[in-house]
Amino acid sequence: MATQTLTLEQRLENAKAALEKADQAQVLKYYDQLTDDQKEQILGQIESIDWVECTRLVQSHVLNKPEFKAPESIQPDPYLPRIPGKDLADRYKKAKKAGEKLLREGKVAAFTVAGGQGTRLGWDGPKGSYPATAIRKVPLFCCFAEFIRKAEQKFNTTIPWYIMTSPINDAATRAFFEEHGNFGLRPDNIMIFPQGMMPAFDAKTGKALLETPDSLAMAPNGHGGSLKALYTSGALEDMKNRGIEQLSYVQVDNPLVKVIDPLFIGLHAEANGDMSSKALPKAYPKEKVGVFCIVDGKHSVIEYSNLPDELAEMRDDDGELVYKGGSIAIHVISTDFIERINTQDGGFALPYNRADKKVGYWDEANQVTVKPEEPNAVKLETFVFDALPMCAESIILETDRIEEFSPIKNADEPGALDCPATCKQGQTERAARWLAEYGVVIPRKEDGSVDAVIELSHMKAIDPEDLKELDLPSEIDAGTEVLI
Ligand code: UD2
Repeated sequence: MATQTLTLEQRLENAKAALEKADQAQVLKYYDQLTDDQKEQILGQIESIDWVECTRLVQSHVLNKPEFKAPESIQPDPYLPRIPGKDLADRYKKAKKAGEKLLREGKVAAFTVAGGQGTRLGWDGPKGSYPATAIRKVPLFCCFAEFIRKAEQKFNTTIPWYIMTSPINDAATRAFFEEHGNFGLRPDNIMIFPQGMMPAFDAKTGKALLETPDSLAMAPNGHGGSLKALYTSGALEDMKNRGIEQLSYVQVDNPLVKVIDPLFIGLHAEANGDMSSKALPKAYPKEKVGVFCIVDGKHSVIEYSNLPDELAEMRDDDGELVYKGGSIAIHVISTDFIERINTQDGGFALPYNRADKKVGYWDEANQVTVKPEEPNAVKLETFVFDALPMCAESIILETDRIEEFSPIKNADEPGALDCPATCKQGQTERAARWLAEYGVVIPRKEDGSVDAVIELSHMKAIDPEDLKELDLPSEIDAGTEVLI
């Protein structure tokens, strides 16, 4: 029966029954002291949670650490090279054309997962609102919007943009888009929807934590939650109504990512791909990225922490790493695949992963929410790449760090990686590479890095070929800031 037709008392009885079965009755400890609105709030949270699943997960992932089962057979999943050799040149040409055709026909949408909490960056707000570009300091969301606008112009098309938030940053994300006039995109082509949440559990006791008397400590259920949220939010239906066939999936933290890549989309579509991926060759054996493998005959990504050292370090006769393809979370997913996994018998379930985190909890004695100094809780997340084993067909395309990967994950500090300072450098390096292709002289320091700051707006170029139409300087002066 729909919960809105039930009285608070009836809802309380149902909640009590579910919680008692799950050995989580403490969640209602303060219920009698709450106002009706507060009761609504906590009952709503309780009703949104699958407590039977939680009971199982508390045993397997909280009170015990899930053990990684070594696969029976494992081999690297080969990827297509970034630059095709003679044998692949025709296939790439045809694929790029096919991708462009899909774009022109309005069959491609962009998708950004932006439900994460961005705690490592320490930014107070949705990560997409972080001022990311090297000179203008436009926010991450604006980088993606400019990319989409330029691609729409180039291919004379409409590219709807789906953005997954979480209940924690959904309202702030919507407000940010409104405040910025949707970054020049039509609001009816943008759909923002929240992902699902999971309770955080006390790492020692396995009990769901209360953040305040009327609220559980809840966290987004991982980017894997996107595959369900696309379906339950109505986004998939909206895509189907618009005739969208392919969804270009990117993370909110990487301003260099090709939000739309005709070659990648085309290679995926021509191969009848369900979900395809981009791979970055690992810079060193134990780089902290998941690795593309074929596990027991299925496409998979194995997290670096689960890949045995001897495999991580294994080299072939040419001295190349055997398990080299790192996952940087760039995918194309066909809408048919999203529909199929959600509507098949019993739906689908991605495996949960355990993350030990600091989670605020209610301190009854002092009537405050305590922010712990050390990890005290377990959050449970699913990963989108764990859908790969469900794919019948999937391709992997190599990309290049300078071209496409400079995420903002951490705050700036000396020696930090994947932070605003390294991203500024990354943007400059890519712009310099593209400009040099067109004969622009680039000043370089002794260590080879660019001796300038360059920002190339996506409104001007999303691919080196777009520079053809621009009036470019013949050289960049050392030590200057140049916005193109
Ligand atoms: C992820 C990958 C890593 C590599 C790296 C590339 C995992 C476990 N690791 O690392 O292998 O590809 O990215 O940058 O995926 N998000 C949500 N909802 C959530 C959690 C995350 O939307 O519940 C979004 C988040 O907003 C961000 C993206 O997913 O856009 C990545 O999240 P992350 O920062 O947790 O991933 P990270 O850096 O640990």
